[in-house]
Amino acid sequence: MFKKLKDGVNSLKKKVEEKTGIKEEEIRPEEIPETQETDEKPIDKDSDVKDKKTSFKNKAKKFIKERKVILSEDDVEDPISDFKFDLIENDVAFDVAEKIGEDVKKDLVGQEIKWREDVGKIVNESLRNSILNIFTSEFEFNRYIKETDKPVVIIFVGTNGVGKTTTIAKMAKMLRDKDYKTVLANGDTFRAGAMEQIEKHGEKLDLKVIKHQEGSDPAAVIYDAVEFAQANNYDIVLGDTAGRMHTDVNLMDQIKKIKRVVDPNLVFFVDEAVAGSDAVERAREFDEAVDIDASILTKIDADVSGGAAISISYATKNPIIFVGTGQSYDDLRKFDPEWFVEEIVG
Ligand SMILES: Nc1nc2c(ncn2[C@@H]2O[C@H](COP(=O)(O)OP(=O)(O)OP(=O)(O)O)[C@@H](O)[C@H]2O)c(=O)[nH]1
Ligand SMILES: [Mg+2]
Repeated sequence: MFKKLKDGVNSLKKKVEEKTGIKEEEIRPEEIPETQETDEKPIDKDSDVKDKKTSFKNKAKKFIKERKVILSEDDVEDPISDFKFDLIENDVAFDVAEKIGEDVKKDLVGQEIKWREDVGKIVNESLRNSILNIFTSEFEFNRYIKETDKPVVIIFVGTNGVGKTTTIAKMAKMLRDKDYKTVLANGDTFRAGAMEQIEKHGEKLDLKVIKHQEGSDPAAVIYDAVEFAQANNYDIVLGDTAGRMHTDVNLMDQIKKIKRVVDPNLVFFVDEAVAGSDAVERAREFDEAVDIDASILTKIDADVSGGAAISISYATKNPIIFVGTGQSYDDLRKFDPEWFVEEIVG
């Protein structure tokens, strides 16, 4: 998971270490001849190796004298500039990459690093704080479900094939396992096969599914499910919708209608982490159309970049509440920003 972003972080740490020269600590200060002057020029000017050695010794001598170094703008400027580029290459939206870069720079410049202190750790700490800052909004799903009047109605929206129906099945199982009576509503009356797909989940999980015939009004199906839940003391209604492109005005209007008619407690935007920056744009559009409450990122088991999670949170100012980590019912995990940052920063 997130391999590419992890590589970017490691490369940033290495570059800052190189700039400060602190990582070259394998050569112990006592090994440096006392007679060596800090401003000594190499005897053989053509020798690159000698040049480097001398410059390192100079730096090391500075350490022995001062036993600390203060990170300057010059030390971090280039490494951070490269890192911002890495972020953007890994699906972090441009403005988010800028923000993280600036935050980290502000935090690092002026920091005092003592002899033998781990520069990598200091960079990590800065990055951790900066990325955690992006995930500011929180949503306690379990508490919300527990404390809200029943039935709690949740609608899932997103583009085609991102994992909406699978996520609904996973969530239904999770809620069923907590003893909430859950009904599924097949609001995807559009795609041939959608009905069978959700019915199959219903059978496997032993859950009631409300459906109308193909081509019927999705708002009416979900509305029916809500009435069913009220009449039969169900706790939760999970309403599926057909996948749609955020650019399709008619289908986006249809989803606005669903929201208007059903008046759900929550609207969850589902997208696949592997969609990267496309997912960010879509999140913005769906948020604009139906005011989403939270996002769910699927397929993070196949995501090498990790950037979508950071960008979606920033773009919608809404939390990511769950992530899909595979194709089985139990592959739904509560999204924990601390876990995410730990995965990336290490
Ligand atoms: N690896 C992986 N695959 C997933 C995950 N979530 C869903 N999938 C797979 O993605 C494919 C599409 O899932 P669906 O749930 O049908 O997607 P959808 O958004 O309902 O699709 P439409 O209804 O056509 O818009 C299926 O093969 C799922 O098994 C996940 O977290 N990880
Ligand atoms: Mg579906």
